[in-house]
Amino acid sequence: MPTVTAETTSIAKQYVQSVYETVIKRNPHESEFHQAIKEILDSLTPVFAKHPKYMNHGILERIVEPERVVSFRVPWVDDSGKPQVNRGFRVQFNSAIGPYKGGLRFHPSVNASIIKFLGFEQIFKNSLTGLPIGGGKGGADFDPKGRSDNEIMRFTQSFMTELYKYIGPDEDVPAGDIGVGAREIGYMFGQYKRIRGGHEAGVLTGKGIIYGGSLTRTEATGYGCVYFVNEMLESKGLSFQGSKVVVSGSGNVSIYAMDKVNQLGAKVVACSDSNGYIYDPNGINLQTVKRLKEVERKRISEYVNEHPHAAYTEGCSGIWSIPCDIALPCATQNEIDEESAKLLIANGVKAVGEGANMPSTLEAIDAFLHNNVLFGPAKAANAGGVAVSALEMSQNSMRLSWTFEEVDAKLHAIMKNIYQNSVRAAEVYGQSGNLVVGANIAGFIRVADAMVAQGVV
Ligand code: NDP
Ligand code: 2IT
Repeated sequence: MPTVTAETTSIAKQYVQSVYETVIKRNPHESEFHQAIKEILDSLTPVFAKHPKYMNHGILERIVEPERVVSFRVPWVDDSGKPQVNRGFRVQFNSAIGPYKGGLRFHPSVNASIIKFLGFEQIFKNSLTGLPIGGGKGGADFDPKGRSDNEIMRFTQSFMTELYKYIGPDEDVPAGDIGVGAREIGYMFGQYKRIRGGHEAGVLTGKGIIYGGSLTRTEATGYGCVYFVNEMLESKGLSFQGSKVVVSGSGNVSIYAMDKVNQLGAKVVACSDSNGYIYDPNGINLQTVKRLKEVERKRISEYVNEHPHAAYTEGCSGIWSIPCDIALPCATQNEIDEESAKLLIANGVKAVGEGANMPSTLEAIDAFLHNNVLFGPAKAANAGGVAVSALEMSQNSMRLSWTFEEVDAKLHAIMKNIYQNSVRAAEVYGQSGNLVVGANIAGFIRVADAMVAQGVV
């Protein structure tokens, strides 16, 4: 193996910088995509210094360019009879280790930059799971809020009428993300099945249990995130037991993160939605949150009507001013900026686990790392969802289903493994304890080796 010298390090730095500049030039005005690229590239210089073969094979130039980007019109008719048009996307980023895999997001903020950042992150996250899944992501700038069930069905059917051309159990396997849950996956699966004329269960994951879904998929991202944070805590002789936790969001990831936090004997004192946050010093009543958000699709502000001792505050970022031992950002990208990170640190936060994708800005991550906060980066900490999606694909292929306990045990083992691999990679590359660097490197190497083996494609 070549030795690392000042010269090889300098060549690696120049290589990484030149690829970064090409990405900026080729993808102007895509700030979220640039941010995700920068975070990874900053971690990888020591890998190229140690293994110049990755430079010789053009791995970085290739990995930052999606294999395919599809953008399409999604026309549909609303309940008043008015035609509406949204824009749909699927980014098929990398298929070196398996079929493209990643969620679909329905949110008005969706654009090419958001889908590309998510698709790029997904490559490394999926690699970290150790399972054979490539990276992809999709969605639409559709706002499901306030839409009737019939409107959701018409929209998702129109979306799938175009998307079906690009997906399949061995090609590309979408799942949920923000705004896409069991209901939307059900309508999309129905439409795909109708168009294809066959029951290809493995084309989507996050399906209902009675038609090919996996037990534990609903809980997987939130549970997995808490399993990961638990590993970080235990490495320092700490635990969830008796600690105070703040969890942002009140959607799929947030709800099941709160559930597992409660099971481990800690108290969640705050959660939020896109309008504001609730603070309940007695501990958030999860049954109320589940009913309000999963069943009634209402605003989190309504919580205080049933729990008058709790307080509701308008606006999202204030949630990070609440003192806590552990913070789990589980809502959306860039929800913790430098100022919020400094507030959390000043209030004594010990660990941060990213349930959402890229919830901390680069400056916030720096602040956590420089102040010795245990920091579980998104790619590693929220990989439990896609890991159980891959287990759903396995069960579909076998035409069998595993019990909740079996899948949960596999999920737990995968999260421990991701933690250990990230710790080890950070150590090998001289950045002990930095799980951002560790996860990026561990995720990258598997994909890079597969790309080397498969030639320039
Ligand atoms: P949901 O749609 O179920 O919930 C999202 C939650 O975040 C809601 O409470 C929502 O509020 C809030 N939220 C959404 N957008 C914003 C915003 N712009 N500002 C403030 N709050 C916002 O989505 P998920 O729980 O599935 O996803 C949450 C995060 O986790 C995302 O970053 C997603 O990419 C990531 N993730 C999801 C996985 C999964 O398996 N579902 C796997 C790995 C990561 P409101 O109710 O007002 O809409
Ligand atoms: O960001 C993610 O990992 C997801 N939204 C889940 C993807 C999946 O295919 O289960």
